[in-house]
Amino acid sequence: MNKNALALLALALVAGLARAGTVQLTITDKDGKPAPDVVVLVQQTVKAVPSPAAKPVVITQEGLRFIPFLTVVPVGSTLRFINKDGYDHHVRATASGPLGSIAPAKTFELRLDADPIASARGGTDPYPSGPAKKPSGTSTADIKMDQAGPIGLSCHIHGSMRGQVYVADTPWFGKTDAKGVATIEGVPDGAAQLTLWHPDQLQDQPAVPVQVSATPVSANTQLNFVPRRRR
Ligand SMILES: [Cu+2]
Repeated sequence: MNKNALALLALALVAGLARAGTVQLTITDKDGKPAPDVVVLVQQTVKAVPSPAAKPVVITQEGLRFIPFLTVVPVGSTLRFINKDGYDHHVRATASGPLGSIAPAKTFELRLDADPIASARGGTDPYPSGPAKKPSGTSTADIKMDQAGPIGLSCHIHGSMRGQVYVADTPWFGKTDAKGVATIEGVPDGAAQLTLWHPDQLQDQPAVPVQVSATPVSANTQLNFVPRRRR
């Protein structure tokens, strides 16, 4: 092999390593209905450490809900909690799973004051826990997610408020939308396992093997349970 051929081969190898594709997974529940809010993690034979999200990832408290219900971030990222209601909320890291059997990947607890603008508009707590206090303006808080795993979210003041965070230890992850579809781009070529996680699961879900290439790959799978419906 001459020098030029060697150089071409080296280029081809580098290009081959850098090649990536798109993975699309469609998930249904045990009844065959679309399963939203399922965490999908791409696990490859060679583990890759994710880079933290470039900017804080926002979770809003609005209308007595955590929005979005489920947030997936790479480990090392910062979550920004913002209260947009005209009344106070808590954010508390809680155990995950229907049996509360999975300790939160990070323990934290904070109180977010009413959003001053929403408060001035007359937003009042439908379930007040005490006399209204003057907003101090600290309706936002940042918390770094330095451990991988699930974290449940709740609010002391409003027992019905539930949210979920999943801190991913892989750079390639997604979550299913209302149609049960998760699309993950930029996955390096080669054999990979898609692992699933849902806050209501009682047992691990079977991993889905895929072969990633330049051509987008689609796969389907079914959960072995029916998630609770959310309000
Ligand atoms: Cu609340």
